[in-house]
Amino acid sequence: MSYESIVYECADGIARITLNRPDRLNSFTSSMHGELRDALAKVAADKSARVLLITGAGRGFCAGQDLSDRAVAPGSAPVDLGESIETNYRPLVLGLRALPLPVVCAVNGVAAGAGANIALACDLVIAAKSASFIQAFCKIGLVPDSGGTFFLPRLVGTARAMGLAMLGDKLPAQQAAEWGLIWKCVEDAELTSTVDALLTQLAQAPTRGLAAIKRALYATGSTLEQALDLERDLQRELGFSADYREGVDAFLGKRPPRFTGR
Ligand code: T3D
Repeated sequence: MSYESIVYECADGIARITLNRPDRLNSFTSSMHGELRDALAKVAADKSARVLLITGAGRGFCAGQDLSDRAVAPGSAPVDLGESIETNYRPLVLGLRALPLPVVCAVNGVAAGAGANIALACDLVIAAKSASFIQAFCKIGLVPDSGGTFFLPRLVGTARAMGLAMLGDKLPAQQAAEWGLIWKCVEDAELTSTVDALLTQLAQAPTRGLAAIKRALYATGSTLEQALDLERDLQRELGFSADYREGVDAFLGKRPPRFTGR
């Protein structure tokens, strides 16, 4: 499949997806969703991929659903948004969460609507200082989707989640980092170098261990007993991995580890 709305590349263990409709602030269309599904399947099937980056081309990260991609003009038949969510946004969020490798989101500019929440579905979110997060849904009579109602209260608490969702104000990246919505905010000029260093680090990390961390930390509905059970099971599995053996051997040999992701 050739891509028109995204750019996909994978080299040196680093897969990169760039949302690429800069004149529309990289807003989602059905065809972009189709391309994203295809690219995520490629990442999942590519054994050499150890980390995935998602970012946007141009001045924005993603302005959510392309509102001109559907006919909602007076007189036209109503669009079934539930179907759009089921076909496009739900698989995207679940697909990102299910990937057995870290997913980094570099928020290079405004992230609005589903664009903001797709960023929050990623494992590590780094934003440029000029970027912002907007739960734009309330401005058009909708509810935060793409996991927004799940992620927001868990990340920033109900009071802030409610304010963001009901008012749709622009949350600057720095405040998003201070509130714990995202991992880090950096100066615009440092976004590329910071993200590249992080990707290089993650591409050389014990990938199976990171995938297990992702599984355990996202099992948010667990009781303590269930969490302890999962930790035991994951640790058992990882204890048989080549990377655990290499990590211990490197520690005892006082040398840097060379993890292979196996
Ligand atoms: O429908 C379903 O399937 C259900 C799922 C819904 C999920 C959702 O995401 S709903 C929320 C949809 N998104 C929005 O409501 C955000 C709309 N955009 C904005 O509010 C603003 O564009 C921003 C605050 C994001 C950025 O503002 P600004 O001033 O930096 O840029 P701009 O001038 O508004 O936008 C630049 C261009 O992109 C402009 O086009 P033009 O005038 O240069 O030809 C603008 O119309 C276009 N654009 C921005 N966002 C969208 C868009 N075009 C279509 N859809 C958009 N979402």
